[in-house]
Formats: sequence, C-alpha cells, structure tokens
Amino acid sequence: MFSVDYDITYDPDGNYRFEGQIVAYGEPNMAYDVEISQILSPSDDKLESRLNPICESPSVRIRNNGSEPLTSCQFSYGIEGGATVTHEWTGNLAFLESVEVELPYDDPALFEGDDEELLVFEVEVNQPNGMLDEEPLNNKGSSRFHRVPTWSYSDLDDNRLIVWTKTNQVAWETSVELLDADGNVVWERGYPTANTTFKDTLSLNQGCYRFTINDIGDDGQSFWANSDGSGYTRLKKVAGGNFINFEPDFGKYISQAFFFQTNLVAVEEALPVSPSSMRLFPNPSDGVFQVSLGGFEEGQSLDWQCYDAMGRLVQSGLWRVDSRLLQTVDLSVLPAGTYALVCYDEQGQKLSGWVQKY
Ligand SMILES: [Ca+2]
Ligand SMILES: [Ca+2]
Repeated sequence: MFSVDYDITYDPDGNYRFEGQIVAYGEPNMAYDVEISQILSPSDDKLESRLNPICESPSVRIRNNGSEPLTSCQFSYGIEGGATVTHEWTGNLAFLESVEVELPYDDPALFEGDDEELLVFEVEVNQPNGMLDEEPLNNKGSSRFHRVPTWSYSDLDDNRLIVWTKTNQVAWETSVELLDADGNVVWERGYPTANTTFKDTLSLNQGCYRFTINDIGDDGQSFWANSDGSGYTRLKKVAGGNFINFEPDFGKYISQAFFFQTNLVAVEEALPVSPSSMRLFPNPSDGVFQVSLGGFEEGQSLDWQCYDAMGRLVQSGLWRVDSRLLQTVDLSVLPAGTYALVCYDEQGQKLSGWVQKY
C-alpha cells in the first residue's frame, strides 16, 4: 500500500488524465557495474543544444548499477579520426546514483575544421573500483555531433568582434561573458542603462571561445508575456554583417561556442579580465546587508543600485572602496522580499547579486 501525489493544481476549466507506471526492483544483481547513461557533449541531441556544439572537454553521465559504492573507473574516449585518451574518475556513487564526468580532451580536431562535417565521439568506461565490470554491454556510448562554427574575416586579416547589445527596460538583468576553451573569462560586462545600444569591440586571438548572455530575470531580453520591452544581442563584424544574431527570447541564458580564425595576434590589453567580486551577507537578513568588495582599487568610488523584484529602482548610493572596511546596505525600510544589488566597476563590468529581506 502506498500513495502517490503528482502535485497538480486544481483547474475548474480543464481536466487531466494521468497515467503512470510503477516499476519495482528486486535485489541488485551485480556488485560491480558502471554504465554510460548519457553523452551530454559533444552531441547533436536537441535536448543538449543549450551547450552544444562545444569547444570544451566532453561530458558524460555515468551510473553505478552495482551494489558496491563506485569509487573509481577508467574512461577511454576520443573523436573518430582524433586522439584517443584515457582518464580515471574517482568519487563515491551509491547504488543507482549517477554523476556528470568531464573528460579532459585537447585535440583541436574537436572544434577546428568544417562545421558541416558529421563527426562521431566514442567513449568507453571500465574497471569499476578496479574490478571486472559484470555487465559490459552498457559500458560503451557514442554520439554524433557537429563542430562549432568557424568565424573569420576573408584573408584572416582582422581579429575584431563587436558585441552589439540593445538593452530593454530592465538592462540590469542582462550580462554577457566571453570565455576561452578552458573556461577562463576573457571579457564580460553588464549594462547600466535601459533602452540603449552598447557596442564593445574586442580583439581576439585565434582560438575557440564561448559567448553567453545571462538574464537574472530568467526571461531573456525580449519576451512577449512581460512588460520589459525588447532588446537583443548580436556579434558583428566591423564592416557590417553578423557573426550571430541571438534569439532574444531565451529565458535564463543563451550560449554559442565558436572557433575564431585570424592571422593577427591580439594585444593583451585588449582583453580585460575582471577579477572584481561582490559578496553579500548575511543573506537572508532583516534588512542590513554587509558587502565585501574584492579586486577594486583602493579609494575607487562605486555607484550601486538596488532593484525590487519588479525591476524598480528602490535605493542607490555610492561606495568608496577600502579594503579594510565592509560596505553596508540598509534595506530595513523596505518591505520583505527579494532585491537585486548591482554595481559597475570602472570598466563598466557588472557585479550583481540577490538578497532576501525577511
Ligand atoms: Ca557495466
Ligand atoms: Ca530579462
């Protein structure tokens, strides 16, 4: 005897049909059985298209089907025609638990080349806890995938990429970042002004990158069902033409990896890296929050703004950076709720965080 709550909302105007299956298991059949349950990347699978195609290392999900806790296993993997490499995973997975595993891979054949070509990634897992796997049939997996697009100027004689953003009414929700293939931040910024066009020209070295637009309102830059107005982000060439025009109705984030091809070498200063940080605590609190700022120059002045959950500016002020002192934000006069704190450093890079006032 058991009960099932499928957590559905009462709706007087509709009706729901629910069908379910209950699967019951006996005792585990094996002590040692690791399984490749999914290849997350590289993959052409539509469900994984937020992240694919990739510059980064492949990522798979494994599951422990053995009764013994899985503490290690061996991977062997590669793309067809590329290097085959091995990797040892260690961790701790109980029976039927699964985990995502990143598989280090640095053969540029993964991302450098024709993006029309259909490629195959193959992976095999073995030796759960150094033992013989008792069910080898589930140890292999393969995926079909396409490479990232290659973006370049004709003759490869330019290395500029323009980040062209028009903000909507709630500009502070949007931020953009450019990462290299190792996940290092090459460039990032937020947007201080609503309904404004921002153009940033970056100079890139040849390599694989990922550009991501984040939206802390989780409703993209343009969404028909809110009143935030419309905005967009494009990556453009210097003399007209887009490398990409991002879909602005993207929810929480949208991301594109690409291989940038050029003969030029970028001057290093052209790629500012922001080590600045903002930490808010205690959170939640009754209204007084401490702010710890990192990576700013002593004596620097910082404008900050606080927005309510509707995107309305409710407080603002000025911090003067002093590494020995914490900044304070006092929201005690405001109603309980969630607020966003936003500030920009001198390079226009945005730092933001949510605080909860009770
Ligand atoms: Ca197995
Ligand atoms: Ca938004």
